[in-house]
Amino acid sequence: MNLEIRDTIAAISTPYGTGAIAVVRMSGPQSLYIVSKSLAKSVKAERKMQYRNFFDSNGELIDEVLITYFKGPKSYTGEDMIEIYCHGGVLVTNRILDTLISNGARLATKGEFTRRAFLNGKMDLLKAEAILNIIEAKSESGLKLALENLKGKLSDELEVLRRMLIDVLAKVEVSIDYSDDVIISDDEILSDLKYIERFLSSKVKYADRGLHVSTGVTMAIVGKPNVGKSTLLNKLLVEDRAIVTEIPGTTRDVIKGEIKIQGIHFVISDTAGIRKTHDRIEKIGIQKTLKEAEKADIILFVLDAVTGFTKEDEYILEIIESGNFVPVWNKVDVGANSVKLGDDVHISASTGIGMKDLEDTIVKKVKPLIDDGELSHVISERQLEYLKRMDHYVKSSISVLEQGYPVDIVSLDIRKALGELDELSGRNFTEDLLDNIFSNFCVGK
Ligand SMILES: Nc1nc2c(ncn2[C@@H]2O[C@H](COP(=O)(O)OP(=O)(O)OP(=O)(O)O)[C@@H](O)[C@H]2O)c(=O)[nH]1
Ligand SMILES: [Mg+2]
Repeated sequence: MNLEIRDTIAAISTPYGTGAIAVVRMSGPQSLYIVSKSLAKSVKAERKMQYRNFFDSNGELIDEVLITYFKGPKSYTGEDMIEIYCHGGVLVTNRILDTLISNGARLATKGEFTRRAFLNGKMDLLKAEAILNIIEAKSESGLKLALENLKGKLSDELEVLRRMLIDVLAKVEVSIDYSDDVIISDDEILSDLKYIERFLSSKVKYADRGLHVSTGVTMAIVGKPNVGKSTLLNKLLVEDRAIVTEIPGTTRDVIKGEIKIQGIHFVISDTAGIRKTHDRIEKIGIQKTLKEAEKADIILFVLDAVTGFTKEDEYILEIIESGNFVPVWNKVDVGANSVKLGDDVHISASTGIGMKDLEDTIVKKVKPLIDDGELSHVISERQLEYLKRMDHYVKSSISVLEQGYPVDIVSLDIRKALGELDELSGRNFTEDLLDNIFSNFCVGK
């Protein structure tokens, strides 16, 4: 998307619906001029709330509003901005926005205010992402990490990394240019690179934790048909979300819900029962189940206490064995069995027997994912991907050097690592990258 930064954008910044007040925002060089068309008296004073009547293009009164003018660069976007606080009715708010647009503003795209803030140098990409994380935070600790990133925590850490990479690159270049004088030994370069690699590896290692805390722990409910997976989902959510019937193969699609168990945020998915089938739709559902199980941080492997461990269960166990799973024997209100597969839990999803025990076991299984050791400020998949690529290049530079290759090959890898870092922080960016990040924002942010 090629967005013209010279034009003036407008959007409703508060959620759609009825509220006491709503906020309409405008950013760009024409902001003051456009809003003035709707006012009997302009709003020249900066950063001061001013009471005004707001008129449409025909001079008809729309609402009594408060308006603040932020003159660029001292504004969120770095441009001239207007914020209008009106009565929070859907109609009123839309009429104000429509008037701004008919007077020359353009409707902002998702996240365009923050995108402009980034393009105008008000924040780097990591801080822009932190804003999204703050809006979407699901837990106290996720919110705390995001706020710290907004204050520059991750940006600062990556700046340290950038300095280290530039230093070692300088040493490499010197040793290429002055190889006869041997000012800097390969050993010194190697030791620097190893230090950087340890730094990066620990960031990558702890990143998963940051992601879990920020976006929630993923939990898949998996098992053969009719064991009570959907009943269990409904019980956990305390809501009739998924259809439950006595017909095997009821659930076809992945059904998601979110809950907190003992303060930990979970994203749960109920899935289609796994079995051999000729039904096309069910087959697709089972493919989705397998994907969901692969992605999940924890799997609830639901089994039927009445039928005991069957061949179908054995087949599923082989698929999930290497993952983090809890065997959950369901329907204990009508049956029992003595098979043990691990940390087994015995429940009745329909009556609620054993649910507390299940929750305790789940929490025990996921605790190590979220609160052992250091929390990383890497809180998006994007950030993690870049760190992994940098880690790869630094590792490669170390192995190149250790194998005795000339030092100029090392310089290539370090430059690549630096390139990744610059894209991560937004020092280098493409329109596609920005589209990708800001499409996750809401309009008006
Ligand atoms: N007695 C008893 N019946 C249960 C229990 N849990 C579920 N059921 C019954 O088992 C049947 C299947 O339940 P579902 O929750 O639809 O099972 P499912 O695993 O989601 O099945 P699919 O979606 O077909 O894979 C229904 O008739 C439920 O009422 C339980 O704890 N005790
Ligand atoms: Mg089901």
